[in-house]
Amino acid sequence: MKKVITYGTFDLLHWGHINLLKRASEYGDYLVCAISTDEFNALKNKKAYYNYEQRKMILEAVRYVDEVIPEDNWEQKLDDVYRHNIDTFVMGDDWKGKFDFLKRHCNVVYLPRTANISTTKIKQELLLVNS
Ligand code: C2G
Repeated sequence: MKKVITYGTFDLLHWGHINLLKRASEYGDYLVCAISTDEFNALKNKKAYYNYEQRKMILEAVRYVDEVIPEDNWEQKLDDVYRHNIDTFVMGDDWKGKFDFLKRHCNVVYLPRTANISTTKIKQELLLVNS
């Protein structure tokens, strides 16, 4: 069984996230999605609208995702690759090159981000609409 892993906050889940998850899932038979805990988001200077449990529940409902695990820190990726027996690590290309250290341990794939959509854009446009 070919296993894939990807990481993110996945807040206010949108079609750009789904497009990433769909393409990531096509690199194998089983997709593990590591989502940032609220504490790790604080380290990323991100404040998610939905908390970890809510984001986990939403991602577990996505057909392309087979398992959701917590992302607690920047250092866990190498352990995750071995603990979960991962063949391919996938991220959007805004992260291009940042995780090349994993190339000795698994395939590393950076996929083009989906244009014109982001959680930040959604929040900003909602602010405008309601201002
Ligand atoms: N993404 C995308 N297109 C968008 C928005 C996001 O392809 N329009 C991708 C990102 O490149 C990332 C994933 O969707 O691979 C999740 O995006 P975020 O939730 O913004 O995750 P991020 O804050 O980049 O956290 O350790 C890695 C970090 O946890 C990644």
